[in-house]
Order: sequence, then structure tokens, then C-alpha cells
Amino acid sequence: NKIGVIFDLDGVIVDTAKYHFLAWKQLANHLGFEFTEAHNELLKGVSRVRSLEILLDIGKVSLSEEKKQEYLKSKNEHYLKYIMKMGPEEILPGANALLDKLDNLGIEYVLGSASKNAPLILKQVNLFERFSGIVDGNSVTKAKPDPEVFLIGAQKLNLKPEQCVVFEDAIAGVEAANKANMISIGIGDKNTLHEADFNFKSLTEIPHDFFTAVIPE
Ligand code: B16
Ligand code: MG
Repeated sequence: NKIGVIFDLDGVIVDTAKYHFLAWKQLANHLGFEFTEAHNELLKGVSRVRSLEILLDIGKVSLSEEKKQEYLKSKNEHYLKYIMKMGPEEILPGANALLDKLDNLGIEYVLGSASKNAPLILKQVNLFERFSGIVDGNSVTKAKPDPEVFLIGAQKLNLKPEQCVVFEDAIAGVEAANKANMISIGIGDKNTLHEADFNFKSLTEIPHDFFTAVIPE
């Protein structure tokens, strides 16, 4: 009755949403419209290409395919300037303790992120070596809410989907985990993530016996 864990990256392990926000906002302003924190919520867990489409919808701007490619590139270059300054102090509260606990329990964990920059971000915060595997935006063909990213994660863990526990902060991510037939844990606002099997405000709120009593191995 083994279990394994799949972690989303942005919003669960680190808060890179604030850097995505700064980079997308600059692009929106360049295109002549405002981009707010509320708008940024719509981009959480969503792929880079889809994020640009949502942003252009907000500004009611239409662009040629060539321009889109150019802006995707410049947005990412801008975003990476923030990522290169990241360090382990940006790991979200409770994440290190949770990974320690899983190590002690002998429960394996992999990453399941939409980000193509996931390996770089994990290296910046010194967590790259800790994960048994990484599934990111480079390894999937279908973005969340499609379950693909988590199903590949289960393969890396050598487990069946129903043996996998997914930590997610985005609606699309919780939906993907549920579609994959996994145990979904929403990290953040429980009203927003009400479709999750369990809800916690942050990783610090997870009960001590969560993996032994609530989800027995
Ligand atoms: P990139 P996650 C997601 O990460 C972010 O939440 C989302 O806002 C972003 O657009 C997506 O990664 C793609 O990121 O531009 O770095 O490839 O939450 O799935 O870890
Ligand atoms: Mg996320």
C-alpha cells in the first residue's frame, strides 16, 4: 500500500507567481493596457502560451503569430532575470520540513509543474537534487487541467495514480489531479480550491500524522 507525492512548483514550493506578474505586467503596459494582481490569478498553473492568450484577451489586443513568439521570448527573458536572483530563502514556509518528513517516512516525491523553467528554479533554491524525478512544461504535450503531467509523475514514482498524493495551488492543477484519479491537496484558499480532497492554507498546516493516519501507507 505504498504512496508517493507529486508537488506542483509555483505556489507550493516557491512563489514565482510574483515574478511572472512583474514580467507579464511590463508586457501589458508596453501593449498599452493595465494588468492587475487579480488578472495574474488567471495565469496560475496555466502554460506560458496560454498565459499570453489570456493576457491579450484582457487587453483586447490581437497579434500576429510572429509577434506572439517575440513577446513570449522577451517575457521569459525578463522573468529569468528575477529567477537568477532567487535563493533558498525563497522556499515557501513548511516545504523543507515536509520534504524532510517524507524522507524520514521513506515516501518518494517528484515534481509536476507546468513551468519550462522548473529545473532552473529548483537549482536556484537548492532543491533540484532532492526530487526523485521532474516532470515539467518540457515533458508534456497537454497542459493542466489535462492530467498528463501527473500521470507521467506516477510513472516516475512507479506507482498507480490512486497511490499518488498531489499538492497544488491552482484550480487547473487540482482538476488535473482529480482527473488523474489521485488524492488532491489544495494549498491556498479553500473556497477557490474546493474541488480538492483536502485543503490547507499552506504547507505549515499539514497535520503531523497526515501521511501515517490520514493517508496510511
Ligand atoms: P514558464 P506551476 C506554472 O507553474 C505557473 O503557475 C504559471 O503561472 C506559468 O505560466 C507556468 O508555470 C509556465 O511557466 O513560463 O516558466 O514555462 O504552478 O505549474 O509550477
Ligand atoms: Mg502552481
